[in-house]
Amino acid sequence: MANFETVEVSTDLLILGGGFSACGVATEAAYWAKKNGLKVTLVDKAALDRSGAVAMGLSAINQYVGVKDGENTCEDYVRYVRQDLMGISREDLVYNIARHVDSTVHLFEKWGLKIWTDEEGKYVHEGRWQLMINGESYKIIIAEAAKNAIADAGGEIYERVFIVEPLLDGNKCVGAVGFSTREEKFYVFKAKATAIAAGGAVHVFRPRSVGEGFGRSWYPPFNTGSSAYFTIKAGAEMTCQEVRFIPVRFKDAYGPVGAWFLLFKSRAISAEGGEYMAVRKDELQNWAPYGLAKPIPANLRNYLGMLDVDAGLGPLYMETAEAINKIADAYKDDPKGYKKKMKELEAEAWEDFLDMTISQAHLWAALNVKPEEKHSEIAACEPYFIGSHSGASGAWVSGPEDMDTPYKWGYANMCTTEALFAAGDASGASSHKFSSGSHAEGRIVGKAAIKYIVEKGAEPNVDAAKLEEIKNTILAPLDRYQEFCKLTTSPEVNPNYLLWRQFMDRLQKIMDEYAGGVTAAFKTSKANLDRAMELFDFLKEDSEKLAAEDIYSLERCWENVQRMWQGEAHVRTMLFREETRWPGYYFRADTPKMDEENWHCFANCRWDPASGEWEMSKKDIWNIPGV
Ligand code: SFD
Ligand code: AMP
Repeated sequence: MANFETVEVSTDLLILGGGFSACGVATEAAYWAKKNGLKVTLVDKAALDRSGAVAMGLSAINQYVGVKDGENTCEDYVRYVRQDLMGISREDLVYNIARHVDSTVHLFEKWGLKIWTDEEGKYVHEGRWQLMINGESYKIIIAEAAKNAIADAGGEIYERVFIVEPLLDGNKCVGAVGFSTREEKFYVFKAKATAIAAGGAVHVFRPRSVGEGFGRSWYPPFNTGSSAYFTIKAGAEMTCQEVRFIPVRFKDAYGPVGAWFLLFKSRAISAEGGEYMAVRKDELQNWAPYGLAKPIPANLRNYLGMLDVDAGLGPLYMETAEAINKIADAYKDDPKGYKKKMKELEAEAWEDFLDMTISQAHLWAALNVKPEEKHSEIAACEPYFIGSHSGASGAWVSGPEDMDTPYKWGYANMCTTEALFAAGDASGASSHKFSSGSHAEGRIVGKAAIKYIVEKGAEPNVDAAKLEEIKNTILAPLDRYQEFCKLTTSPEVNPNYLLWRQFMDRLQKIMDEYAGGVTAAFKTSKANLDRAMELFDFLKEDSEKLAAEDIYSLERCWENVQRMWQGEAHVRTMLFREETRWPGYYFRADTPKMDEENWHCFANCRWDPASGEWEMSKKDIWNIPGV
């Protein structure tokens, strides 16, 4: 058997992940832990400075309510999210994040993040809720604060440790296990409370970028569904597993469009020149009331463009040249001022990419694109699971303690599994938290989890025999490879096992073709989803035949098993919701209309660790009174 040393770590609070929400958990929890003499331990599969979705940086903070400036209220934000998610959101969670997010942004600024300001010292807004930043080093700044807080409280950070499974004691989470991605070490973390904050998932669906472009995606390739897997395997109830996110982005390098639409007020057009948001406006009537209010939900904006592509009117283009020239035109009577403004706009356009999606700048350079001269192609990306952005998938968590919400069973953001808390992409139905809101939600979790430990924390009870069984299962792909790899001339072709890449390609093919990926033009149906479930049975069977030649491949094996579970939860929930509510994310061709009477509700699911069965349920929507 693979000879991995077992390293045991005992802690009070265990934080899984090192991204925006995990840094929020760490910063806040360390403060309260120090006061109470408790230990905080954070585990990231990568290095904190550059891990997660914000690894490359960002060009905007997408959630800032601006309460102190009297710009908006938290209620306004709740209405915005309700509208963008076609009525399906946990308003208690959204409100809770909204009321804490401004202070988080002010902390970011204090820690050294440059937020753009105008001549009067006011924040420069990209849109109503978005602030422009010099964000290339955004993640480093936020990670530094988390590291300092943990160090100050005497806690520990483990980098390059990939978390696989939860440790359970009945319906209680008592820690997690994983392995080093560099050394032959198997880690056992025992904890009184655990916060899962390991991001969302990409490459569950086949990406547009395959072959030489593989690895390029909008969402970071290193977030692989670990959060969803962890909470599902812990027996936690999950919500909105059908609500995937499809961003429209500059094609092939996935550059952001927010600055173009909101700051530069650019139009998007089809190859025929029609602006799909105007030409297809009538379609929005079919999705009332959400289609008729502003801002038009992201999925409907996508959908109108997709209708053009379906009609053969593609490619779609962002009218960059028109937008830049329109802004500069205000200076046309002053040649010097005009030249200066053009230079400024050009710099902003490139910086937008250089701050967060450098490869888009490379692609523009490679294709001789001058945004002030020529428009650029945009396209809908493959689907992702990112509950913190405009998707909503994640765990079903308890609401804030001081709010009269119907969704409450204890401590804020605790899952239905005791002692397990979720934040950021890991917690569901609270979309549009983005980087800042994820950090704010992390802070909420940090405080609540320490409160739980102080009031109810008990020594974790871990079954040693079960632990050994989990360790054997996790390391089994290494043994399988060693046992069989010499039986064929080429180790990639072997009747006794399959490699991670072969497994992933199969998963992506199922999701892409039957579950409404790019190839299927984002359409699916009961028949297609049933077929996906049939194929999943075989895939699941074969997941027990994965083989790994080294630690790197072992990590890839488990990443793809985690993706498979995320994919299955998604397929099951799309099957359960017999309507189309988010066209532009997915379209169920056999139930093509929105059904407010029967489906104005959350679609939840739970995998029972005892029986191995899935249960689906509907949960009522609660609107904050008067909002
Ligand atoms: O506009 C394990 N987001 C944007 N937010 C903004 O505020 N402004 C923007 O400009 C944004 N843009 C954007 C955004 C996201 C992406 C992918 C792109 C562009 C391309 C959204 C935010 O980035 C997002 O909301 C937050 O980052 C979410 O925070 P969190 O904590 O839920 O996820 P994370 O930051 O990705 O961190 C995940 C961490 O988990 C680790 N990890 N650790 C141990 N074991 C495992 N098995 C693990 N699996 C994962 C990761 O290493 C990481 O540390 S815009 O263009 O849309
Ligand atoms: P994006 O770059 O598409 O992620 O957008 C950044 C932010 O701007 C997110 O909060 C989006 O919801 C928002 N956004 C982008 N495009 C539009 C648009 N056309 N109308 C309204 N909001 C938008």
